[in-house]
Amino acid sequence: MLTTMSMKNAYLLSVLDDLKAKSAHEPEFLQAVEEVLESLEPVVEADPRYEQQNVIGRMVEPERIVMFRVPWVDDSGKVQVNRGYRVQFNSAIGPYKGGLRFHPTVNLSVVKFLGFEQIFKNSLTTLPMGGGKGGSDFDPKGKSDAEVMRFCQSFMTELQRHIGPDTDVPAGDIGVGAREIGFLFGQYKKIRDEFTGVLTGKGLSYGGSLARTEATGFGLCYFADAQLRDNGQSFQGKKVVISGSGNVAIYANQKCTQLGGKVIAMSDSNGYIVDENGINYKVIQEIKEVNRARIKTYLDYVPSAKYVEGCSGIWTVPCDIAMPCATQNEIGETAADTLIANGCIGVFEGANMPSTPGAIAAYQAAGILFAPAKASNAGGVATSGLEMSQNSERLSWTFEEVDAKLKGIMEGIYAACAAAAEQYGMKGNIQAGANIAGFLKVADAMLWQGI
Ligand code: NDP
Ligand code: 2IT
Repeated sequence: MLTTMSMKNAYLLSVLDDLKAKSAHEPEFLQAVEEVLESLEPVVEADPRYEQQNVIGRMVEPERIVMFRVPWVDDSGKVQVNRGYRVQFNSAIGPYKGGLRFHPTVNLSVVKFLGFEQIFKNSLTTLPMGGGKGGSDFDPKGKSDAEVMRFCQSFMTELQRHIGPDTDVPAGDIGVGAREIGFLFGQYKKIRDEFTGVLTGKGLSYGGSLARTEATGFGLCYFADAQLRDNGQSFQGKKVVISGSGNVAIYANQKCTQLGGKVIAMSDSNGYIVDENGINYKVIQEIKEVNRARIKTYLDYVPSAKYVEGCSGIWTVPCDIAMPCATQNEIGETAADTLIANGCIGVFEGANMPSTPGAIAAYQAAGILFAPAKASNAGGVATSGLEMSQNSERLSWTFEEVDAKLKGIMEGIYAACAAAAEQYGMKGNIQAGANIAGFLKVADAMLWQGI
């Protein structure tokens, strides 16, 4: 899974070796850490304080991890048990902030990789948010609303003692959308007897922010647009392939279509659809958000489209722009090679860590554009930060106000990544720039605060 080591700095290598020995069974977490540490080599060499104060060694160790039993009763009266997690990774620049993922593949390694990435992503937003992530191996798919509610109530019965509007503010991620956030918020309020902004992604009637639903997908396209323009390109007339058909994918489709692109393929975990006439996001919205159905049913709306069973083949559909918006490691080296051979000019990540190290190496070797997730998908958490501000002020901003702030934040993140890459001698390497720019603010705060 891991790449051959190109890192030479003895301090970084010792931190990584130590972590590999301690976390040998956490491959996703090690992958995420190694990717960041490789970029930090010139930074650590330029400033001895990071080694003297062992900033990196501290950063790779979560401040706190909570793991708990989540018992609930299914509709047949049987008692089910799932495992719950919250990783409170780093609070140097603000309260822990990050989503909750409900999916059968959730384990400690997955939650730790997501929490680690979140530290740098949240720092890039420029808003005061630390890094955290949580979730459960519970699968909301195929469950009734009542089962999902009982699960969420049980999950929050334990989680509530570890979170708070100034301590840790969870939100959604895979399998956690408006329905789940509503049930979680209701239970928190009942137990704690307080109405606060303890969660983001809330419904508009009880403290949610306009444009939070759209934010990750819109933000991804604002970032991609900035990167394309900086390289003399645009979305205009481009064929776009978006994997996934959830929250991020749907609104990435809407915004990139508005910007002149044509989305010709989308997927779910069962398979993918191809529609050369362009996929209308409203159809996917109805299939996924209203009907909670499979993407295959797109053929009921557009019979001329094609459906292919199995999701990984989506990267064989020739496109100019690829936007992975489903899950981690969904583009491997072979898929990356196929994209490049088919003339793809850029990969813009909506999902967290969707490209394997081998895929990233292939993008770099081919010289195509690459937007790393922790920068390009930061629009979701940035807008969560804006939701927190509105909750504290007890005000709500208009859609236009939030959207304009989101656009400004994403353009600012692109500029910060590009500037950091150039400053450390890696002009154009937005991946390294994101890691460095995200790191510097957190590291500075840690140095000021002592151990
Ligand atoms: P949703 O649950 O709304 O949608 C997830 C989509 O990805 C579904 O189409 C799902 O298919 C597919 N998918 C999930 N897991 C797998 C898998 N193991 N294999 C194949 N397909 C899979 O989640 P989101 O849209 O919110 O999240 C998508 C990605 O974006 C995740 O990586 C998440 O961490 C990241 N992200 C989300 C943010 C947000 O604000 N929501 C913010 C930043 C990043 P199916 O329905 O068949 O399971
Ligand atoms: O990965 C992510 O940034 C998210 N799932 C959103 C987190 C948030 O707190 O809004």
